[in-house]
Amino acid sequence: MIDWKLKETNYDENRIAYLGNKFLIGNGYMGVRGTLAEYEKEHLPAINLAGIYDRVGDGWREPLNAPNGFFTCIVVDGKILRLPEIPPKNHRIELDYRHGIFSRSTTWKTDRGSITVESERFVSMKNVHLGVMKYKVFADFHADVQVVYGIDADVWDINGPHYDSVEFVEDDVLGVVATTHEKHYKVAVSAGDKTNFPCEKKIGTKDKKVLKSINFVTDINASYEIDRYFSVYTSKDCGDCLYESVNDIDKSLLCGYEDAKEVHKETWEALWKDSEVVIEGDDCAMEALNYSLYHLHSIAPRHTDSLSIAARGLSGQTYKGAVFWDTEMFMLDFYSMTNPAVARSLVKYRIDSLEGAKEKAESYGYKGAFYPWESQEGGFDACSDYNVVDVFTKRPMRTFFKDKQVHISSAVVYGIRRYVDITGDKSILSEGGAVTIIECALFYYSLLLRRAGATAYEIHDVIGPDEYHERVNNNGYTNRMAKYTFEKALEILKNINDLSEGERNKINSLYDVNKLIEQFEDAAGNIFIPKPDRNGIIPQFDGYLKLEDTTIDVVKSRLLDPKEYWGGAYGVASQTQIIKQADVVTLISLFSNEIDSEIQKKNLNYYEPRTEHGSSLSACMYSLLYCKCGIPDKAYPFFMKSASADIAPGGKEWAGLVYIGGTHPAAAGGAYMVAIKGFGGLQFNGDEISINPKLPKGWKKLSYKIKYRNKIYQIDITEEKSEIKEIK
Ligand code: IFM
Repeated sequence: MIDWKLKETNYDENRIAYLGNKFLIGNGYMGVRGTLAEYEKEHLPAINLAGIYDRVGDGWREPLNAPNGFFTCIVVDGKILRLPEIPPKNHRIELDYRHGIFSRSTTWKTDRGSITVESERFVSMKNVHLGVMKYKVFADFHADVQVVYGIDADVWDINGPHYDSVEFVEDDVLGVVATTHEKHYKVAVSAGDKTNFPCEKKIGTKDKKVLKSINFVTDINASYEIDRYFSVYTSKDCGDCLYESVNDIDKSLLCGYEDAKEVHKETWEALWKDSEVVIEGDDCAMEALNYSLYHLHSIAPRHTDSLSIAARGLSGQTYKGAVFWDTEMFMLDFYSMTNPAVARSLVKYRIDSLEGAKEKAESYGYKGAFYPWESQEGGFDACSDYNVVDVFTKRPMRTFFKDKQVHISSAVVYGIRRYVDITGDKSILSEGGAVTIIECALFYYSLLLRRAGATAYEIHDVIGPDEYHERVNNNGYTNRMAKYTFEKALEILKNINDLSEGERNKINSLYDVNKLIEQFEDAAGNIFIPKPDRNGIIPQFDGYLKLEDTTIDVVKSRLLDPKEYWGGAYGVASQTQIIKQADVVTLISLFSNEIDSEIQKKNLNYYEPRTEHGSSLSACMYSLLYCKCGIPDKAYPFFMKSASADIAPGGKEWAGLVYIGGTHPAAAGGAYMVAIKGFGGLQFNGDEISINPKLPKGWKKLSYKIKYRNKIYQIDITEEKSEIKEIK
């Protein structure tokens, strides 16, 4: 059995950034990095907000970090005791990932005795604007203590500072109202507190912090407690965000710490009731998987009906807080099967950003909807032309992710269809989903090329999931997903009567439906899909199999600098068959029913040694395909790699001086897919579900619930028997 707790003892300054991700708490509205309450910006604390961005000058546009309402530090006998400056006698941090509660206990030895700070904190799952912390101090001597706490508006930014002006409220409920540079958004944070002992509170503003300070002399081993609450609202949430945040604090002070914690825990329990995955016989796998699901719950936008999830969740500003194909292709299954309202919000975000995608297509001279590779508010593409800095010349290198990863629009279509198929909620199609699918098909239609005299359509000059090979022709994954998009658009157009009258009228007024049917049938029927060569290998793109066939080690040995970029024009992988992440394997994984099982195995065996797995998205696709091929024991290490992306060290943290670390929700979602669909063998067929399990060695039982088309099923799989029970 697992205890749902991660613990770290011993303090190591070099692990601050890593632990900030690993011990993250969040509620979909905000994510609070697992840093300590006394940390200031050089130690990367962040209260990262979902779906609100700012840009300063030529820097990358990135999500906002709110002023830190958890800031607290302690002064003992006139000396500030804080990490990392003052080494502790004992130190422990813990994450209860069943309930999203972070706690720490640190003891310092002073000349006069030992003093301990213990704190516990969470961001409420019930009221997503609210952060709550209990901060306790006790000593084995009569310590002269000052606790200083409040709101730190000197936030950590990668491409900031984002607040042009900051106003402070020096009142019993402290306040900060910060105004952003680009769009003049307001971010208001209020903070209130209650102590379990009488004390006088001094209030003041210093170093961009509005603070209270209290002084007391400790009785030996008596516990001095401060319950702290902060609330954050932005002008995207409401008209008067300061008023709303103060209101929250007033209510919280009345309700108290224990009640707030109880409600928060109950809300988490309700989430686990429908989503916990039990693996008997393998605690490591059960822990890694459920910890992954913890992250998916912590970043799920439950507070709105149209918002998606950034590639690094709510762990900070890396990857510009942007939404990639990660959401639809890797995370959406989890939400569709456990929390359909969240899945709907993810899908709705894409539908609501259709105009941005159409503008992007038009700017390149294409028709339809070309979705942003890195999507922010309103479908703004945050992907820059220069995403990598050349380590030798220090000059920005032109990359083509934004221009050429055209497979993103098919991911949007996949997301809409997958959501509808799993939840049975067709209403989304009449709320813009149908038009979105058609616009994506129009985009691919405008990309099609045909050589003189040929019948097949081709798509040239793209980047597939393997980002190392840029500007290739006929990437198999891209072409097959374009075909899929045509097929899904045809389903819409041929069943137009299934849509609401409003959506039907809209489609009839926007398009010549019969002409579109003819065009998309032609496109779907004639688009070139690469076939296996005589050895059974599907070429990733035109000419791929003629590239130098070498090994990852050889390619690595050619690096002149460990930070060199492997792809692009001069990358060490570009002229070789070494790829960054699953590409053909993703194609086969998605369309395995069209590909002979021997061919599937041959391609797995061929591509696996040639894949660097340089992206956390890669391992789960290999794992899924190994399961489909009936080789669960080969799937297992890839599953564990995916499930452990955030629990185990080893992910990339820095690129030169730029911090690129963060959590990996796509890997988390991928691990879920492997457990449920891969090892669990879950399949849908119309209204029916079935399972064809292939458990890895050591797994005695796999149990989980899923929601499918308004029903809830309990699935229990053991070596002896498998059972699907409808429970609602
Ligand atoms: O979407 C991925 C991409 O496939 C590989 N690089 C990182 C992106 C964000 O996770």
